[in-house]
Amino acid sequence: MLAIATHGERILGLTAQPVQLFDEPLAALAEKMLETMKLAQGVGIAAPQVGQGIRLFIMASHPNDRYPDAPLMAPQVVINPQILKRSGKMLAGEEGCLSLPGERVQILRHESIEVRYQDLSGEWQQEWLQGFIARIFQHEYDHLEGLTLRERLEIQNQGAGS
Ligand code: K3U
Ligand code: ZN
Repeated sequence: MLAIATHGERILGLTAQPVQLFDEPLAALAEKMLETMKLAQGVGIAAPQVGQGIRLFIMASHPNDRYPDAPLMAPQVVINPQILKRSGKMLAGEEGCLSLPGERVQILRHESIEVRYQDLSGEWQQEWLQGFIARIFQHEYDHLEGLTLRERLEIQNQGAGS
């Protein structure tokens, strides 16, 4: 299992850099991240959380106490992601973070998003995501931008005051 960075560690506040090489060490990192995510019982994990400042995350989905209607989705490795379109509709939902043990916060996320990303072979994928999967993608994407739930909550609260 890889060590998971906790809030306050510098790596979590940095913008992650694009992946350029789709090689064996990248696949090995993804494999270790997947193992770490499963052991920590998360539905996602981003490379900065394990000390790697690159634009890669893993997301998975399964029905759970907070999201009983969440679809079952096998873990997906997402590299160099882009969010192309965002629905106007936002939904509030509870989120946790492996880097903020024990914290749970209500976060507003776009209900659906159109995304583009590369898989481990370097092939580009493009799709619309919605609901819980769109939420995980937005959470993990934030990690690549150097934002944890704490910063996202601050941004959300600033917006509410304007
Ligand atoms: O909040 C958690 C959760 C786990 C299973 C089902 C539902 C929620 C655990 S924390 C988690 O999985 C984060 C993982 C992180 F922090 F490493 F990215 C991902 C996440 C949880 C909830 C909503 C969106 C993303
Ligand atoms: Zn997180």
